[in-house]
This record gives sequence, structure tokens and C-alpha cells, in this order.
Amino acid sequence: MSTAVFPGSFDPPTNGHLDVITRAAAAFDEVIVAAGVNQSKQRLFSVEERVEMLTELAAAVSASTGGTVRVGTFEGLLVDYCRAEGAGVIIKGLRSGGDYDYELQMAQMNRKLSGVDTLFVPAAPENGYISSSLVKEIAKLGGEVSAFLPPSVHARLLAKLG
Ligand code: COD
Repeated sequence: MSTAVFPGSFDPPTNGHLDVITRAAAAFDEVIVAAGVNQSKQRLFSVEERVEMLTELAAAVSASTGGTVRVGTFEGLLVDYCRAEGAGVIIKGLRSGGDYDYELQMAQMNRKLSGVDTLFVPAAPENGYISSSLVKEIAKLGGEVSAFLPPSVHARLLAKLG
């Protein structure tokens, strides 16, 4: 069985993340969407909230694609998590040359460390400018962000920001 891990902060998950999850689900028997737990980073959503949002999205993708998408969390080295889960591939989304420069080095290092390879999924053109941090900034300043988020995530963001 081919298992891939799609790691991220997902603070919160966006339409860009959802597109990558959907496309990965079509290519692998199982996709684990793994939310990183990094105690030193300030997040808007707790890890429990991010897992809840991702679990709703994973259920919808599994239902629509017939694939298996589940959600996990990891702390520490990503490749240790991949090995523990029996995953041979890491999935990363690429929006720009900046993403590529950053991700290439990590991909090469992760392969050297563990043999776990990284596959890059190019962002869909309509999602290429979406990032969780920009969406949060716009929403905090009162801007409209519903076009960038799955509806369930949008509702949670509005509730979170009051
Ligand atoms: N369209 C397509 N893809 C997108 C979009 C979009 N609009 N937005 C984001 N993505 C992709 C990103 O490129 C990334 O691949 C993924 O989705 C997650 O994005 P984020 O922003 O939620 O999460 P990041 O990039 O902050 O997550 C960083 C990790 C937690 C994955 C990273 O820090 C990590 O691997 N940490 C583990 C520690 C480790 O092993 N370190 C050693 C590395 S060699």
C-alpha cells in the first residue's frame, strides 16, 4: 500500500491545502494530513482545532474521491513520523520559486536522512496566491476571505475572531 504524508501548519487549512489533499488522494492509497505541533510557534488555532477542521475536510475528500485520507499530528522530525506511519513519500505544495527554494533543501535533507522522498504538487493557478498567514491578516483587519477557505473553515475563522 502506498502511503504519503502531507505535512503543514494548517493554521487554518485553505482552499490551496484542500486542492493538494484532493490531488494526492487520487495518487496514493492513503494520505495522512499531518499537522505540525511546534510549541515555540504562536498559532491562531490550537492543534485540536486544526485537527478538527482537517478531519472534516479529509472526510469530504475521502467521500468524493474514494481515497483514504486521515489526519494526524507530529512533533519533532517529519521523517521520524513518516517512518512510524510507514509512509514512503512526503507531499508538498509549491506556489512559487520561493516555495521551491525553501522546500528543495528540506526534500534533499529528508531523503538523505531517511530515504523518504518528496513529491511536489504545483498549486492550482486560482490558489497560487493563497496562504494561511495572509488570510488571517486580511480577516483580522476586517477583509473578506470566504473565497480562499472551505466554508467550514471560514465559519470557524469568523467565530475565532469574533
Ligand atoms: N496551494 C498549494 N499548496 C499550498 C498552498 C496553496 N495555496 N498554501 C500552502 N501550501 C503548501 C505549502 O507549500 C506546504 O507544502 C503545505 O501546503 C503546508 O503549508 P503550511 O503553510 O500550512 O505549513 P508550513 O509550510 O508552515 O509547514 C511546515 C512544516 C511543518 C511542514 C515544516 O516545518 C516541517 O517539515 N517541520 C518538521 C521539522 C523537520 O523535520 N525539520 C527538518 C527538515 S529537513
